[in-house]
Amino acid sequence: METLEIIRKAIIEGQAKQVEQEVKTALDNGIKASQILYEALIPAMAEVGRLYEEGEYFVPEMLISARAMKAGLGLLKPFLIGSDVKPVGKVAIATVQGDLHDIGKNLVSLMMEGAGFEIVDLGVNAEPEKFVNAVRDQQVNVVAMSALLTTTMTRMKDTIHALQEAGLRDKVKIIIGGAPITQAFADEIGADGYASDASQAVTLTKRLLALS
Ligand code: B1M
Repeated sequence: METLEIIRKAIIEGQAKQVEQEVKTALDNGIKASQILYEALIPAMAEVGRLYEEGEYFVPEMLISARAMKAGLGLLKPFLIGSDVKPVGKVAIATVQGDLHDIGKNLVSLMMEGAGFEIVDLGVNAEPEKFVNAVRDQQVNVVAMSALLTTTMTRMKDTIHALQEAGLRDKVKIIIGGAPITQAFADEIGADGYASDASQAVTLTKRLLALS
């Protein structure tokens, strides 16, 4: 079995140690970090989602696979982030209130960091006030919100409303993303943009800040 397939399988089976070993082997063999990410780690999590939907996996299995994915992502991080990039903007990022999914959010952070943005990571389950405080106290240029649940995506609208109420809406660009999010939803709630994946999030942010 080729290395990428072994990594995919190990994530699906939640074998964090094996994922670490195989990711190291893949890197040693000259496979690019981005290829490992897009051809093994991300498809593996999509498969885990499918297995959950079909009732083969339950929450504990999802959690164990997520840990295995994170183990691999940790090893890829230094290769995905350039070392000589100067900050080009400051981004406050979080998964919105009620939502604990952080892999996509972390991936967006990582890609943003790699493109030269300074990241203020507000974590998961971030209530609107947390974003408001970051914009007020930390001079961020961009608010980036992630949501993976249809039940939590509405918190994005609440956050935008809270920024409006605090008189801070015009000070930042707001981008949103996550599996249930669409451009139509972004338009509906008054976000400045929607990105379907981490690299699109970087492209969008650069465009909104007129950096590209
Ligand atoms: Co959850 N979960 N989960 N889960 N989970 C989903 C999201 C689900 C689709 C599974 C399914 O049914 N197929 C489903 C949501 C259904 C829905 O709302 N429509 C679901 C559910 C139901 C739940 C619970 C409610 C289950 C329960 O308890 N009964 C529960 C909710 C907990 C909570 O948050 N309050 C729950 C819990 C969990 C775990 C904790 C076990 C675990 C998360 C662990 C963690 O993150 N630390 C988990 C996992 C792992 C998943 C799946 C399997 C994988 C998510 C993932 O990490 N994907 C997921 C199924 C799936 O997505 N197919 C599922 C990999 C990651 C790289 O992709 O996060 O989509 P993603 O990020 C992408 C893009 O979306 C985008 O870029 C990334 C790629 O480059 N993106 C952005 C994300 N944020 C962005 C922000 C941007 C731009 C782009 O700009 C700011």
